[in-house]
Amino acid sequence: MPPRILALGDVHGYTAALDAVVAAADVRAEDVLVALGDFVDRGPDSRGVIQRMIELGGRCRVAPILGNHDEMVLTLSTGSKAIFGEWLRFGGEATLASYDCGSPEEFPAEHLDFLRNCLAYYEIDTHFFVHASYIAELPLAEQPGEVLRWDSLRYRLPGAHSSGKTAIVGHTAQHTGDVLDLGYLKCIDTWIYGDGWLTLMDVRTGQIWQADKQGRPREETGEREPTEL
Ligand SMILES: [Mn+2]
Repeated sequence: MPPRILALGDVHGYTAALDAVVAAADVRAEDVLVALGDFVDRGPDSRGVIQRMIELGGRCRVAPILGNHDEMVLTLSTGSKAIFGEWLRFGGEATLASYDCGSPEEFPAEHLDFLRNCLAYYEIDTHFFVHASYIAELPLAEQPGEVLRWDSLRYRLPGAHSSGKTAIVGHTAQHTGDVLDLGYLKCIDTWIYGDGWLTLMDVRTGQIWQADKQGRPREETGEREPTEL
């Protein structure tokens, strides 16, 4: 049996949801956990999420990808102030509160190292993984960081990638709470910071595990209240 490849959507500081999906999938040593990034901002416990991600590295193989929010934290950790106000408005205030300090410059070195070591993308024989989007005609190694981390599928929906591999992406929150499945592209950011879920997906079988902010599993079969866009 090849290892399971488990893709994790945008966590955004929701520790209970992260714990719940990792437990539900029974993550084990041979698994590869490809985390699509945006570990921080918006939710109440960015510090806890980064700590969990570091600890998960001791339990299975973790391939963390850098999200645009994680990138903002890294930029601010160097002392640059240009985007500070923007970051605070995009959820950085909650991140500062979780670290109980005034700037990412003061975050623990181990946590900043985790973010520094995040990947631009990850790929296996059949799939590739990016935080936000990609340019269909460009090899993965040549994709601009701005597209990989910032492009919204709502503004520009790429076609199938020229490699023929299936794209697994986060970033563009699916307000239905359901995975967006276009066949050649699947978006598993299912809006944990809003009214949705955190999603973990076994990319080979399509099995998914979802939990809400409190870590309650989504009923696999039950009806669900419709959500507004
Ligand atoms: Mn994002």
